Amino acid sequence: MTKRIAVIGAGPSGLAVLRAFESARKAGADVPEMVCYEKQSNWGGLWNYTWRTGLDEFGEPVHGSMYRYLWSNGPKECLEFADYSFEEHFGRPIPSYPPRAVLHDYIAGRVERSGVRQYCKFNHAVRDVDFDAATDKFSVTVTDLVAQQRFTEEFDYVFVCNGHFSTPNVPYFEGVEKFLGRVLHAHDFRCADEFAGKHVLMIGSSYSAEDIATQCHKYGAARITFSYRTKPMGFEWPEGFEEKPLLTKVVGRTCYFKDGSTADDVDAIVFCTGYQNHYPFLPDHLKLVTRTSLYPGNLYKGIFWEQNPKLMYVGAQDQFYTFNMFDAQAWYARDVVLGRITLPDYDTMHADSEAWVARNGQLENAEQMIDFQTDYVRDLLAATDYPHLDVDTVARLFKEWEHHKAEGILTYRDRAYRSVITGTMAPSHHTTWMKAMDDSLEAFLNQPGQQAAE
Ligand code: FAD
Ligand code: NA0
Repeated sequence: MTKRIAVIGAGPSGLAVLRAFESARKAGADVPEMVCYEKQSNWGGLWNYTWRTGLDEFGEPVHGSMYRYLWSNGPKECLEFADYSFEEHFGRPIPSYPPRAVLHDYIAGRVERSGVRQYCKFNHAVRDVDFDAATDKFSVTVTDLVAQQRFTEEFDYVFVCNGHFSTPNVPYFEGVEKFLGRVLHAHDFRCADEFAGKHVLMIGSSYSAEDIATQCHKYGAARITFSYRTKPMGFEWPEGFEEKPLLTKVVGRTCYFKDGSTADDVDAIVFCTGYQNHYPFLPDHLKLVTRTSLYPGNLYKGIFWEQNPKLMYVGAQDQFYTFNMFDAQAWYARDVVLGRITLPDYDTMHADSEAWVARNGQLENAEQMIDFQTDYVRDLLAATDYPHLDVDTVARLFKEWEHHKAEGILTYRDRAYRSVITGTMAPSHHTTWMKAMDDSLEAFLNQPGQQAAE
């Protein structure tokens, strides 16, 4: 009987899985039947922008954490698919830091062309997954959100691809419930314009804090105060920015910090305090429990649930690498399912993942983290027929990107990099990021007098 695969989520990770199997099928392999359940009405995951916050039209938690005016925070050359270049998709080279709509178009273009939409069931939310050792099968219970019907199907393999930057991590600070302004988590941030002329406090010192703050500045915020728990970001911030230690309490519109200082007349507090890996549809014996980590434990090769490797997680780790890492994982997992790679026994798998977990625990800075994830991706790529990806060059670009950010947090997106896949140098964008107020695909691609950067 034909084997069956369930893929939970049609974001970049789930789509990588569909693409991996489809490419094997097109090359003549006998691949299992695939069903991808996606709770949104289209694919693209976080890149599928929604204006909604809170609950969606079906009363489901809104998945989207992306906002209007979001531009890639890393060079596109670091995430480019090895089997589908930006140049192939757009028919010409494009600048290195595309806005969200352009990246969504690129992700969707690859899967649209490979014909995998037929495997996707949109507006279908997975509710429950369980495994029956007697039949060696998973039962997957799903709600068809449009028909409001719940049903259960059986599968031989399950891919968990539901993303982990959607369920907010929201700590409590004394007095916040009485704050006389707006309080939100980054997950619900949509449009910077609303903060024009305002004093905004960002709690956190990572990507969301840095980007939402610069975004608000770009669209006219009057003042930005950051509050860090561990250490300040230390960028050369524009006038009106200040980094302070952890918030201790809020009184009226005044925020107090650990060093005794205050920030007055705060209009809004944005919790940029990260996200939780959240798998509400999995029973405890199949559920990954981890904080955001470059190498969560109990996942062999960062993919296989060691207690039951027919359950696979794609994209469950913290990310420098994104789209091409999901591909590396999907190709590896596919080859295990197709019997091209044999998994070792539990003890060997666990010892292997523990060694990666231990190395992760020793990492001290961003460069070491980039090297770590590069080694991880390299290890996966070596085992499959995924087209060649020069990860050493990708790692070099990531490190250059880090330096460029340190040199100018408002100007790093004006840089251009050479494609690792095609060797083509990206052109400069027609407008510097700080002046590019229109983030539409049309505005971005309309490059009057486009010049190659080199
Ligand atoms: P997601 O994109 O989150 O997709 C998961 C999918 O699963 C969603 O479509 C969701 O609807 C679906 N799903 C969830 N639960 C269920 C369920 N129960 N049943 C059915 N379907 C379900 N990466 C970059 O490379 N560059 C960037 O510039 C960048 N910017 C980012 C900005 C923000 C604000 C955030 C939060 C992340 C950003 N990322 C960026 C990282 C991002 O995680 C990846 O680019 C990518 O979207 C991860 O893909 P994914 O498929 O693993 O998860
Ligand atoms: P993210 O920045 O949302 O990026 C997610 C931050 O929260 C850390 O600074 C952490 O501090 C802080 N924090 C956690 N708990 C806290 C507490 N109790 N009190 C105070 N501070 C607390 O999340 P994280 O996990 O990086 O940082 C959490 C993803 O979204 C990333 O992949 C990023 O690339 C992506 N993103 C991209 C963009 C763009 O592309 C924009 C935003 C986000 P500490 O002390 O642990 O350091 C434009």
